[in-house]
Amino acid sequence: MKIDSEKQNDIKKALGKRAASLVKNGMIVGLGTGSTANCFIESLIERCKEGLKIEVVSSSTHSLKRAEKGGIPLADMNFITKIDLTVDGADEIDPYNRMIKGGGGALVREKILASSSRQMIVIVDETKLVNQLGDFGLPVEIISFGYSATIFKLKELGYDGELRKLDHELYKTDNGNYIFDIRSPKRFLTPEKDDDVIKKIPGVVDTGFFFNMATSVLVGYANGNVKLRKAR
Ligand code: A5P
Repeated sequence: MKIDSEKQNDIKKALGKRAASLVKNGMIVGLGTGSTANCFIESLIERCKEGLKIEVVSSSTHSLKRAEKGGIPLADMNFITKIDLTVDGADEIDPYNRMIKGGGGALVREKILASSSRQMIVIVDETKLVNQLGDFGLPVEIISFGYSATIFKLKELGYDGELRKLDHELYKTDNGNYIFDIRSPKRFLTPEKDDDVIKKIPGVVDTGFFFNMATSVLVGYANGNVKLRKAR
């Protein structure tokens, strides 16, 4: 389904506000990446200005800079073993809360944060709800060394796609790696199997599949409602 961009922004703001209202004093909070996560960060900045005392770790330089500019105290992820709550968006989410992420190129750091979090709240507008993962494609982070050989292996196994570009240059993640966006197969019927196969290829750092990570999903609807969705 399509929602016009102005309405979609309002939905993202409502999602960000709702997620920020769930943050409590003393928490270490993980910041996701992307336009929906940005709305969460903006609402969190407001709450901090009103006296909320937290520290944040970030899944991207972009989100980190925004939080820093907004005056939220930063913690160093290299010295954190457990995050209380991470809030992040998703590119697709299925009825079992399996997700595809990485549209913003931050999938590896997002997964490190999500997997280290006691709670992960995913905030998505209803356009992100799918029955089967895959229409979005699957971002895969690969190291730059020998990338042609890595891509050759991916393609040999039937995972066609292309290297992500930005301004006609190869896109580099915050980790200095490339993103290969798998476009085929169009849908992933057995995403766990695909994940295993892809991650066994030397040079692959990680995929944009996120399984068993979301503890809650907040869905924003075009009619303005925000609802908590239970996993099947
Ligand atoms: C960032 O790498 C992604 O995983 C984002 O969470 C995802 O792309 C959602 O972004 P939007 O909120 O901008 O749709």
